Amino acid sequence: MEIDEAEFYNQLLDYHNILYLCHRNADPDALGSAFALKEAIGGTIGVIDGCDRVATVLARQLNIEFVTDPAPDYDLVVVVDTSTLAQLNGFLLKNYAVIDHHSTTSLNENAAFSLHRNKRSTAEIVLEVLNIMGAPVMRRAAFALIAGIITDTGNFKHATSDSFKAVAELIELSGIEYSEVMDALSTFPQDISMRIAFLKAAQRSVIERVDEWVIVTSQVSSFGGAAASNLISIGADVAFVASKEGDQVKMSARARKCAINAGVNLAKLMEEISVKYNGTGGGHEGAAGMDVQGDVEKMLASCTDYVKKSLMKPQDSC
Ligand SMILES: [Mn+2]
Repeated sequence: MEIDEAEFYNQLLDYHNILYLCHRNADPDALGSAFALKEAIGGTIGVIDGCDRVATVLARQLNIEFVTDPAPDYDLVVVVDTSTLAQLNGFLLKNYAVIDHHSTTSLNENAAFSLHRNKRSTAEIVLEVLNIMGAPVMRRAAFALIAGIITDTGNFKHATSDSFKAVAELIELSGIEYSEVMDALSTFPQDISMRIAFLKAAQRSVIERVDEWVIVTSQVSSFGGAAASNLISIGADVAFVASKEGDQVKMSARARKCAINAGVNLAKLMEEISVKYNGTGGGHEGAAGMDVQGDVEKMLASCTDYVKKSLMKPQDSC
């Protein structure tokens, strides 16, 4: 049954023991929306599998408590920001409601009631619900909702006027500085050893230019995957970072979308090269890894050579 914001709130009032359930790898929109509803109405936040990187930072900063992979023994489960059952990893839904903004929501069919709006984030819908309830929007809830809107709109790249209005309203209601939320969402690593790993990866980087392509290799003792991503964010098209532990080498690779479009497939590369170095490897086209044995320098050179051979199209094709 499709209902509106006022009815959604009224229905929730009938339950004492509500679980606000976020999809797996919950993002700030899911977690922030669940948190704002929980703060206004009461209940428990559940996430499937855990939160993504940004939502983890948000939860830590705002002290948001949640249960990972909760048991299904609640009066009502409110599925938040989730469009398919697959995103709930087989969670047993009995009496449930849905609040969501995705254009296709197959979960609505069997829901006791659902609130669906064509907005760019669930957070914007939640704000409407809170407004209709006349619930005060507290600082932490406002913070979480703003974070949800920023991330779901891709830093406002896909925002509508409603998204901007919602953020303006949340800032007015809560007195939050926009920059505080931006700082929390920044990709700046929180962990000092991670920051040092990034800096060392940059310091030790070997840069190879092939036409307009930049291939970078480096070595760090830990955080290799994150360090490889960071090398991409500072200018590499393809990055390989090796971490040596005894005679074992863990290699992480990352590639920009346009390098993938030009023919780079890191999953295949890792799979093939790992065989030569007594190990296993694989992953995705743009992010892959391998655990191998052998000479690190030679390995990095093999990876670079492989990429050079894969790059079939010029840089301007992306
Ligand atoms: Mn969303």
